[in-house]
Amino acid sequence: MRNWTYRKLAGVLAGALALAGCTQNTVTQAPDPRAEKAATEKAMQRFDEMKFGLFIHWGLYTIPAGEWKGKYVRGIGEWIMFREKIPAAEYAQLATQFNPVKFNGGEWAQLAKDAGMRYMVITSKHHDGFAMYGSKASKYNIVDATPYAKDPMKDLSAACASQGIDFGFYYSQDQDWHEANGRGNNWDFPEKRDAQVYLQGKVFPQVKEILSGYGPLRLIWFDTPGLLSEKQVMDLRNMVKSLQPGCLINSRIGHGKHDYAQTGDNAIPIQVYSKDGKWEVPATLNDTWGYKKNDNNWKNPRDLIGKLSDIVSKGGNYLLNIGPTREGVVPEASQQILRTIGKWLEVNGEAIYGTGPSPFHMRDITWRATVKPNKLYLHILNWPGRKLRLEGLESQVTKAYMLAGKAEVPFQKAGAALEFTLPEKAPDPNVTVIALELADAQPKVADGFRADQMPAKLDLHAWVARMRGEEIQYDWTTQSATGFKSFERETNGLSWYPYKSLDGTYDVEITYACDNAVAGSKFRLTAGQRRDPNPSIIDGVVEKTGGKFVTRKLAGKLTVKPETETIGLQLEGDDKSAPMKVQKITLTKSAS
Ligand code: JFZ
Repeated sequence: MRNWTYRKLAGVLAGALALAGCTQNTVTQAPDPRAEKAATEKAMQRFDEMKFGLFIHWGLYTIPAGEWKGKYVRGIGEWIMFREKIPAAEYAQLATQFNPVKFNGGEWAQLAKDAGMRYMVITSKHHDGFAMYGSKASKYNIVDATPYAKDPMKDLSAACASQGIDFGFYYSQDQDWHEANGRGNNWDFPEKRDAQVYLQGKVFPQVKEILSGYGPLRLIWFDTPGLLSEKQVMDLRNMVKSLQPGCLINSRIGHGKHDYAQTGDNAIPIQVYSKDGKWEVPATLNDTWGYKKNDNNWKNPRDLIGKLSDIVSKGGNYLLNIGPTREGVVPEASQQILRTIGKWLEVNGEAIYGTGPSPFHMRDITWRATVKPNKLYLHILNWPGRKLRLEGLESQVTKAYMLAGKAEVPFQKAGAALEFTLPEKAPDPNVTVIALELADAQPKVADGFRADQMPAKLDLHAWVARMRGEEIQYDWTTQSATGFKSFERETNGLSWYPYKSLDGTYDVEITYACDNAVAGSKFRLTAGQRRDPNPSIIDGVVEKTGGKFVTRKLAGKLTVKPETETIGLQLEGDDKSAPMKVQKITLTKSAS
């Protein structure tokens, strides 16, 4: 990825261009590779320890807030300009109304702190092209174009620094619907664009500004790499690293020039994922990033806390988003959710921050695991009742206790397994953590149970899937995803992300329920890459199950390769009315 020879060559080229007087705006000078490597490694280690961050989408789109000319606009709020093909000049008028008088950087930093978050990433410029900081490079910014006329990012970055929250900026480097040479707006600018003109005129100067005026940035979060060339991306990377070598760069810079990777939004790998370095899951609290006044589809704290345990146990970080309003207020519901997570972390943070991923693979949705030297933490997602069996741990356990309250948990050997005796009901309705003290610094795990060893038969539970669409919900009492209907406008469904954990051809079973009266719709299971023209497919029909959960073997086989990005389940065809409830699909490796 970071090739030394290429680096040197780029440096020589940049030097030659500088001599020829060609570089003006573009600092393409490659940074000293050793200094960059050392600073990046140090930053990566810190980033890995932090685990949990606050994402903030804030911009002019908070004024329409999901409604344009009296009409509800579906989809994510910050895309309203694109969805409605709003002329750039008309959209720009929103700036004259933007006056977030209730904004208080100290309160936002405090909220992140209360939530137990260790870093913050905020939109400096989203796809709409509007800079939310005082930019000299473009007049289209919050200081010069709004009645507010102040730079909130100065306040916010300073507040984060004093609270000990690492700070970073989101920056949309390719899509820019305000600029003729930016990508995306072909309703105002149908002509062919020149990306280099856009980069030199806006992106390079602005990236320089955000890296120079707001203290040390832990990271810069580029987004939606589109058509930039490898050279252009490398220039962007070099600019960042020459100004702040310890500023991490995410994978949405493109061309593999990143320090750490993003998964898709709300997309969590099905297993421990450590083949490609560090990763982060960007996720929403409802169904939008930028504020939408009608989106109250809030995820519940139990799911979010469970997802935090799930992600950290698989090796990732969780970047959870809020969408403040046009006034600069964080919606009350999001504040409450975040503070609930923070309360949990106050007690259980030891099992999250600075931990390593699970040494076991994941067979079900009962528990997840994280590790520290001589410690193994079991995060109980789904309380098993009085007995918990743990198979595959070979290290001697010297003590077991609840992290909350430190009450000891009795356990005994049961063959090769350990059996823990638990209270009937979960002590914590969200996630209860049991800490195990081990005789070994690193847990020894038996063959067949390790994180990189998949069992021949593997359940993919609905809870582990991304739930796509506004109607689908997870229900813990039936452990199923419900609301598989109302597909008129966009595809609802479940998506699982194998991230290189599977390789083979599989027989598939599905465990679901459907009332007799509403059965009959078709469903389809696919495995493939994003927009794969030729995915592996299994078709099925939603059968009557009398409302009871049944497991049915499907006709056909599913092929999942290391490069398969998603395994998707959705209703297909014209009649998408069967509101089935899906608990899981089960993959069994097939010989043929
Ligand atoms: C992008 C933006 O378009 C969106 O507005 C928001 O800022 C989000 C955080 O990022 O949306 C994406 C980009 C990439 C994927 C999903 C959503 N992806 O790779 O799955």
